[in-house]
Amino acid sequence: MPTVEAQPSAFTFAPDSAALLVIDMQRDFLEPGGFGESLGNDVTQLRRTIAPLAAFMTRWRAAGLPVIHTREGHLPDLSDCPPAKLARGAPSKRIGDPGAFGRILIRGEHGHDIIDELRPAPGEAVVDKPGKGAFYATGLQQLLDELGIRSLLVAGVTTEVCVHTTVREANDRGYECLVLADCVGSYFPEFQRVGLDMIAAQGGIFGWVADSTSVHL
Ligand code: TIU
Repeated sequence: MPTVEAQPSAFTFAPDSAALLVIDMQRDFLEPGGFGESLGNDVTQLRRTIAPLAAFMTRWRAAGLPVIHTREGHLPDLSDCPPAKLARGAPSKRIGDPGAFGRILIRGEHGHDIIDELRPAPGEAVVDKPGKGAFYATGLQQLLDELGIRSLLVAGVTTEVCVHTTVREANDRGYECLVLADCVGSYFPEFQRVGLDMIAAQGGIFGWVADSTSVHL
């Protein structure tokens, strides 16, 4: 069983019950002109995760291990988007409004899809989620049960929003989560640092943290 040198302690996982969970590596969050930028964010802060995550995904797939991708977004009629979420952000740059890559965060639009560099391989699961957490109003729990997954290696964006929400949800459901520090990104450097510290604090209150290069398969 691989053991990873991690914070706050070593993280051991059984490959036959582990999955790589890649959160929301979508054009709307990572490309200039998308939803993330419309919220006033600097998308360059997220792009440093692409190369390490692509390298880790290659190694993970080569070991025959499952990758699960998520995408945050909504139905074209916005019926699954709470009004309070819809009202957030600058007028004309809200969810469902026309953006540089189609309607912002709407399923089926170019901007909603995963960036080319991290395109899902054939057969890999893609979980569409209306919220920040990947368990809320999705089939993720059932999928993990079917695959017999107990350990999650977590990557994606953003560290303190969808990654954190998902790790907290997973932790409450009994999954052991290792957050890959070099493969998660925040628009805010201080949130990146504190977000990772919060995972591993108090003896690993939400999980473990390590760079992807510390995972030897
Ligand atoms: N705004 C922000 O930091 N994140 C999101 O809106 N969604 C995700 O984190 N995926």
